[in-house]
Amino acid sequence: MVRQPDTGLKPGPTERLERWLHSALPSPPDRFRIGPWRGGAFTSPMRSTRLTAQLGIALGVAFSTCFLTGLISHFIQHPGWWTYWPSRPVGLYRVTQGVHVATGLATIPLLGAKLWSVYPRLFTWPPARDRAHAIERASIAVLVSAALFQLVTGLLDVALWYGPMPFFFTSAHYWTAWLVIGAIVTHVGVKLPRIRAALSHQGAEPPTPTSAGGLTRRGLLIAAGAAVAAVTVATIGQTVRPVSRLSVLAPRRPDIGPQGLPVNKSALSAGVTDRARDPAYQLEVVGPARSVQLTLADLAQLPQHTVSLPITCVEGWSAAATWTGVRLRDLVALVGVDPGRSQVHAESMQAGGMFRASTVATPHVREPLTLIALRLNGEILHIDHGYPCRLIAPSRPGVLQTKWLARLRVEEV
Ligand SMILES: Nc1nc2c(c(=O)[nH]1)N[C@H]1C(S)=C(S)[C@@H](COP(=O)(O)O)O[C@H]1N2
Ligand SMILES: [Mo]
Repeated sequence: MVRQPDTGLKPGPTERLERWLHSALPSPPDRFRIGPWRGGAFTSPMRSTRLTAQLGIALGVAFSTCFLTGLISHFIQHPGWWTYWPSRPVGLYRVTQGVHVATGLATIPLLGAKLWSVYPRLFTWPPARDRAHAIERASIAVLVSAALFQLVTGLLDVALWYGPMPFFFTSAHYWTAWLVIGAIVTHVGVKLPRIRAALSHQGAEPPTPTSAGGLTRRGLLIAAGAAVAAVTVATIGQTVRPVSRLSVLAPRRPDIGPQGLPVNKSALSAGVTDRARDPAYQLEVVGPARSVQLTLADLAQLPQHTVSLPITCVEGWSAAATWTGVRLRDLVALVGVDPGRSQVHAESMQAGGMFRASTVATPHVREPLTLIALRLNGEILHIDHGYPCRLIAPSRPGVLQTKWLARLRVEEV
């Protein structure tokens, strides 16, 4: 900060703010300086600014990747007028969401190591030198708590354990993500000079003394990396089928469930069992000019197509399967609408519930792989997989693959 020569004039607003921020705050009496607040309470020679900066870079990469893939998932589910998400490659969403959950899980050991490397600073004495220091510490408190909130809520979601979350998971997770990313940008901005110095050659530190129990800083970094690898291997099998047996920590295995596929919501818990089994079932296709009612026999009369497409649950599991049924675009054409200029609201028999309906945007309506499926892996659709018929489209979150269809509302766009 450049000090202005004393001109005898009244200080300007910036200068007054600077003074206010940097005037010393009273230090608490020294008799409160006990336990972890004592000078020299933390002696591990393994902590260093360099280690903290290196862990910070790994965390920054993991968090940003997680943030971007999370935004993709959010905007597919809550599209704005500008949102465009293609239907190909068919596995695109499977990859982005797999990366989202994997990087989120990888941040757990990384954040653990990083917090370990800096937590002695929690007991800095005096707790706040001046107001600027107090604000900086408060911003770190926001960063740490928001990051922990994301990890905990993400984990609870992967575990399908919504009980401890008295709020709507997706909104809370989405808005807190912005808080975390904003706090990270601020934090990196504030610490940039220290990060630079710690990572430059001048910042290189002497090797850790061997008195540290044999573990060196490099060893600690390798251990953090190994923990990331272990967490990844123990969970990635929920979406990468060949390693599904290694997925000891993943709550789902992609190959367990009726017809070889997991079930997220059963017909019973959705309250649709009777309607789904009703022999008088008809699928209603409502267009702007005309509507049709199709029985299961009518649907079976239409040209049938077989496709191999994954279900990719936002919770992190995904599984490929073979589906047979009628092309959505054929049904749209049946009510006299051009599939290339339409979107479809797919409504289930469910009376309520978050995922009772979904919207299919134009790229997915036009797409020949998008089916109203009647069969799964060669058998008539299991009631828990959406019997009498369900939507299945490429590169789309599982929550939008609506089961137990009652009505398709076709709209021209
Ligand atoms: N009507 C309806 N369809 C639904 C759901 C639902 O709750 N109701 N859950 C969705 C979710 S979250 C997923 S991941 C997929 C899972 O399909 P599956 O149970 O056949 O594997 O179905 C989707 N379709
Ligand atoms: Mo899901």
